[in-house]
Amino acid sequence: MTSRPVIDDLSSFWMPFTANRQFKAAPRLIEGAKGMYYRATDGREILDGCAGLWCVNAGHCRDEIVAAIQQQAATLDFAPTFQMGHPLAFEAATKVAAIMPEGLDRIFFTNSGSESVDTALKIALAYHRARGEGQRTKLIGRERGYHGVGFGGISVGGIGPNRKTFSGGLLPNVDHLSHTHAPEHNAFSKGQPTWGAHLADELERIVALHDASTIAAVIVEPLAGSTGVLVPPQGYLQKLREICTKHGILLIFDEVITGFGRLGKATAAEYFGVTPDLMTLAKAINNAAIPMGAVAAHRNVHDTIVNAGAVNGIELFHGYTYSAHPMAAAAAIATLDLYARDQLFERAASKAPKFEAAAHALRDAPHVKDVRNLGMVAGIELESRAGAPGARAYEAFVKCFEAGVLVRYTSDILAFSPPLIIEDDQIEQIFSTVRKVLETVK
Ligand code: PXG
Ligand code: PLP
Repeated sequence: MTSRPVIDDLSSFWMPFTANRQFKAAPRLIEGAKGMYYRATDGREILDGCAGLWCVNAGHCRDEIVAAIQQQAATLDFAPTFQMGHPLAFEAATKVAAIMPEGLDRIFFTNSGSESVDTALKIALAYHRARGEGQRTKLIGRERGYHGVGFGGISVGGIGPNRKTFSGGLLPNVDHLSHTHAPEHNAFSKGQPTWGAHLADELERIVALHDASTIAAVIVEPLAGSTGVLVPPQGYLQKLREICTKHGILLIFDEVITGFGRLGKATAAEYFGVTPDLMTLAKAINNAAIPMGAVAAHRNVHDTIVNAGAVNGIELFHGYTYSAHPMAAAAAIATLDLYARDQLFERAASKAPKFEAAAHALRDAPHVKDVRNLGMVAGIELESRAGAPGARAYEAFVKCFEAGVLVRYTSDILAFSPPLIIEDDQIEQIFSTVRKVLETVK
């Protein structure tokens, strides 16, 4: 099945978030994909249990998206969007806006989740300045939050290793809420845990410390993915929203993972019934076929900034060469059409109970100390091996790959977020493979 010789020099590609020496000593290489499956360079089919990196929500190499990109590549390869435009940029924005929560219908395009986060933080500062409250510069994130790898994102983010090396360059004026992970109260919760809404009250404590007049925005993932699937306690997000509104603080939901159907609705905001002022998007916005991200801004935020200056003046000094790149935009339009035609968000909602049951069936598997889930996301936390945190999940990840199932892991947590086209027998295959693997893991 191998269509090309496997290259023998892996040294030039400095791999992201990878143990480069370990990987290059025993590489795992993918050369093709279709639907629910990857094809490895040794010809094996690998069932994709995590939609690539939480991003290929419609499944791989969908004909409609492929055709849209191919056609666009031959029609208009690139066009600037600074002081000019191309029709697909506007069409893609209109289509994204159409599935956002009420009011979040002004769309700023980026090329990744990291860029979306930095863009949203900058919009928050610009908004307060345009209102004459330029002293609102503080940004509040949360422990264990992942907001990408830009300096803004790691500053509001709360993942220690992502910050440590760069600690001298982090943004000033940042504070953090506590994370919401509380296994002593919430282990083996199905869906939203019942304990922990009061953790949102910490925002009042932070406001009391810094004064609301200095705080621009709060940013959280409504459901935290990268850190190992932390599902928000019931009522928690509603409380954050209330406190932000009371104090004139913008609420930013980082929906880079949760956007586009992961929880069975277009957005987590819609799922939870809590509307932020700004939302960051990326990944499944165009099925990850071409790099693209976006910020959905509430119309009031947009209008405040855009109407603040002279009509012939640039309102926001921000943008990327590739903002609304024609191929990314074409892929987004085709993807959003596909999500609607095949009702993939509804499909995710209808498969979620099956997915939940299959994940929780592993509660008695070896090493398992928690299972948690919501929508088409699940996390299985393993007991760490003494003196070697992360080693057990890494071993499970490698063995799952060898057994034909791709899962994600972070520290000792296995994460599952398959394409939304998944069938019942494939759900079974993922979790039965994980069970078998856990029985062999040290
Ligand atoms: N915000 C959130 C909530 C994310 O999950 C980003 C921002 C950054 O997006 P970019 O496109 O710059 O990577 C992310 C990205 C994993 C994993 O396995 C998760 C992400 C990226 C890579 C791996 O958990 N999330
Ligand atoms: N660095 C240099 C020297 C540039 O000229 C530019 C853009 O023109 C950038 C970085 C930013 O690149 P991008 O717009 O792709 O983010």
